Amino acid sequence: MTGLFITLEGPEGAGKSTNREYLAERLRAEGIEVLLTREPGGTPLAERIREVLLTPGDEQMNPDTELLLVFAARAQHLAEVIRPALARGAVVICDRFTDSTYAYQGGGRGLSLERIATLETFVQGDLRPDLTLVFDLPVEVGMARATARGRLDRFELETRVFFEAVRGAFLKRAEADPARYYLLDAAQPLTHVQQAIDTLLPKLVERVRG
Ligand code: T5A
Repeated sequence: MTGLFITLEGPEGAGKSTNREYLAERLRAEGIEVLLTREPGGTPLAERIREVLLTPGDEQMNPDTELLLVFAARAQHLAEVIRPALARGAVVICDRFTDSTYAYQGGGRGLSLERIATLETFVQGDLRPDLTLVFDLPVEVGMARATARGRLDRFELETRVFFEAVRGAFLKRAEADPARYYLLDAAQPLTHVQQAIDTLLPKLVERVRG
């Protein structure tokens, strides 16, 4: 058995949290060990950094501060949770990872992609996800879902222009590497999205069992 690193990406309200549970259940039903986690967060310390990142405040966060906090949380998460789970052969399903950094800090905030790539290699070495599911949907649909849930976090208070840039960045990354990315139409009813996920399962199970 070899570990497999799967990440779920996409804009706000795209259904990542809902479908990570679904994918985990399907893999567990095959007798596979699955570790479900999320970013920013995934360890007590990284969850504290998440609080800092998501809580709106009076002092505007500098984009470089935001970028470094995201990678600081990721370094902790990788060391404490992700790498050990992959080393023992588990499937790690992570709700957001470095594609979100390229999309939010790169696309949304306009930070240099080269700088993000440098930090990516510094923090992750050569570790990259084996598979990334990108849940794509129009910005207004995602925001309506997020708003219906209640209080908005610091990112969800951003402008439509910001979220269009985020969406565009995810799509660009998915298009550039179709072998790693699997694009899902997240505006479809949940049953359709889950049928699309089901089509991936036989290959995933085969990969895990080697
Ligand atoms: N961030 C993160 C960065 O800026 N840089 C980084 O490097 C990283 C890692 C994290 C924030 O941090 C930023 C990005 C984010 O803004 P988060 O809470 O983890 O925040 O992410 P969100 O996208 O805000 O989480 P959401 O819960 O809003 O979105 P999900 O998980 O995609 O959506 P989900 O599953 O909770 O669904 C939302 C609602 O829609 C319904 C669900 O039932 C739920 O009510 N739904 C559907 N309804 C109809 N049809 C479907 N197909 C549906 N799928 C789900």
